[in-house]
Amino acid sequence: MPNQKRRKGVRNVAIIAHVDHGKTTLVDALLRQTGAYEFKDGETMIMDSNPLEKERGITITSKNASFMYKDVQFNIVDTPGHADFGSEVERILKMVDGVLLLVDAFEGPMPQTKFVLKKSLELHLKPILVVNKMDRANAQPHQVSDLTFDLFCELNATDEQLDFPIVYASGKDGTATLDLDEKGTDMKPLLDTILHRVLPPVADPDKPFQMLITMLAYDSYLGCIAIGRIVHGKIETGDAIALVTTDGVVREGKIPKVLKYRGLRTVEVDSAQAGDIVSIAGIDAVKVGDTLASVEAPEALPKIKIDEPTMSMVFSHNTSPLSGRDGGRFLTSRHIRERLEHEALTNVGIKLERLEGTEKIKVSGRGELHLSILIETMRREGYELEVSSPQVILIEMDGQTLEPVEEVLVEVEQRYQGAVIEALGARKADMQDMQTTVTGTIRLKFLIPTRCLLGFRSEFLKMTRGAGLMYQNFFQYQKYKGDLPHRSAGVQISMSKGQAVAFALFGLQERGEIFIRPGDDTYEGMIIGVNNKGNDLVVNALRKKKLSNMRASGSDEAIKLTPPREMTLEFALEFIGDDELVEITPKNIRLRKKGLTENQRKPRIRTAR
Ligand SMILES: Nc1nc2c(ncn2[C@@H]2O[C@H](COP(=O)(O)OP(=O)(O)OP(=O)(O)O)[C@@H](O)[C@H]2O)c(=O)[nH]1
Ligand SMILES: [Mg+2]
Repeated sequence: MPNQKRRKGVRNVAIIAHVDHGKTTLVDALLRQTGAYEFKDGETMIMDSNPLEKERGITITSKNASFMYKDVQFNIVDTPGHADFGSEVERILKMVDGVLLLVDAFEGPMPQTKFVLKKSLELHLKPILVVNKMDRANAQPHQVSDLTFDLFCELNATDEQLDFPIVYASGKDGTATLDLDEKGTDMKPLLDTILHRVLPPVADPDKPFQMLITMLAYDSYLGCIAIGRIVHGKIETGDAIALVTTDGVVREGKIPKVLKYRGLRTVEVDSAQAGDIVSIAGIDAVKVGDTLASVEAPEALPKIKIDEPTMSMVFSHNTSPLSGRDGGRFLTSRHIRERLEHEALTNVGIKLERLEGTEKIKVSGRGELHLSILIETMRREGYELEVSSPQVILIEMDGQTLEPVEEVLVEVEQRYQGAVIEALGARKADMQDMQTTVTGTIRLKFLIPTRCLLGFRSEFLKMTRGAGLMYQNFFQYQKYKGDLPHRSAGVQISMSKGQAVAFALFGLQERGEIFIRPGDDTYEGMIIGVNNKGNDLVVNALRKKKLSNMRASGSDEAIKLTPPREMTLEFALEFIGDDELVEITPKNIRLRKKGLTENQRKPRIRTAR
């Protein structure tokens, strides 16, 4: 459209890729070289600011930053690459006019590359391909560019989109080049490509003001902060404003504070206009998807489509006899409900449903990681809770039950190929593709019901001695594939409350893997380990050695116990069956039966674990 007004001094760009292809590291290089942020020694992945992101080395939420290059303001958005956080990506893409599609120069396009590229193409964006990690020994830029071109074709890219520029870069080294024969020395070739290939934002400051709230943040000083791109018009601090909710309700108020990004921080400004990505602080009760508009023309912008959840867990307050004993500060169901409601405002992929007649809340999200990150965050904030085993969300359509199916990509050494195919086959997976990579590893692609994949990750890592790669990505809802054959492994259940005794655990470890250490608190109904023989077994973890003389009493310490498994949230959630719960406190993760006493438990057939 020729006569549209554009803001020549602004570029809005998102960085998208498969997990670990180097988005956040590349942002480091851009911030460093444009002087937007002064890095301290050894500081990396500066945008991964949340402690869980740092610990796990993954980006969980999208974040904005901004820098100046050749007198143009670049607003960039770093996005998460993990499929579970994919519901973020689409709404982020609505804020920008261009995307950098990063593809690892060795791995090539992977499942999430396809997912994020598809979303970009559908929104008519014209991606810039960045073949990244060029410093890797096995980099194969030609093949990777060709494979990415094929992916564009497969996704029905237009001729214009297919004419994408290619930049070869190493975010780690901070170099980029357009010509493979010339070694890059800095990021300028990439910055110039963005400058010339990403269109400045269409922006008419004379139209009535409109901004779609795309992200929300909270600040103890500023309160609720609504983040988004101004689509039309302009605003000044103190202007009257209308909030148009997704339900069409209009509320009027005033703009208390407008902030713009400078580097990683936001600074207060007097005004902002169409094309800017801004934060507006101090407007209460806003939700992602609401529109801020002028009071003269309070009209909502088109709604953002958010991917529906595929998995749910039931959250409730901790009812174990040890509740409150591990330093938890938020213990009641009201605490938990309020925290979850707060979460759902910003974490838009999450849905909440109160279970009728109870204080329990069904929390639905995009996958195990999505939900377990939420649990881990709450735990660190001082919440105690108990959660049920993850369940996939089934839907009924035209009289048929449908279930979520994932596309799974595994890469393993040749010698593990047979075992992996067999194990996934037993879980109703259909193999779609098999390829040998340049390094001789095998890449296999499967379609598998999400439900059948639960618990497979730990089995897979064990099977491949920790060296296998596995990525899963929601594919589509398909007809329910039938029940999985039940496997039998029972558990050992503590019969009473007290601290576990080494002598007792020594006897019990013959029956199967033990999850606790001597001295750990146990209670009636708590699961303390596996019973290799199929059934559940009530055991005494407190049994002491009979003292025949004084000397024997001290010999407990000499008992050789197999060190217990490190109880992680991921393992716990994968392990528990339908009649079991995970108890989560700031200090411990325990497994328990829903019914703590034998009377409360019905004899049952074990589900797979
Ligand atoms: N060799 C090499 N390694 C890199 C490069 N860029 C990033 N890495 C490494 O790749 C891993 C992932 O880097 P990140 O920057 O966190 O990747 P990401 O795409 O932001 O990951 P997610 O946000 O979790 O999807 C880290 O171990 C980095 O050190 C690069 O240019 N070369
Ligand atoms: Mg990242």
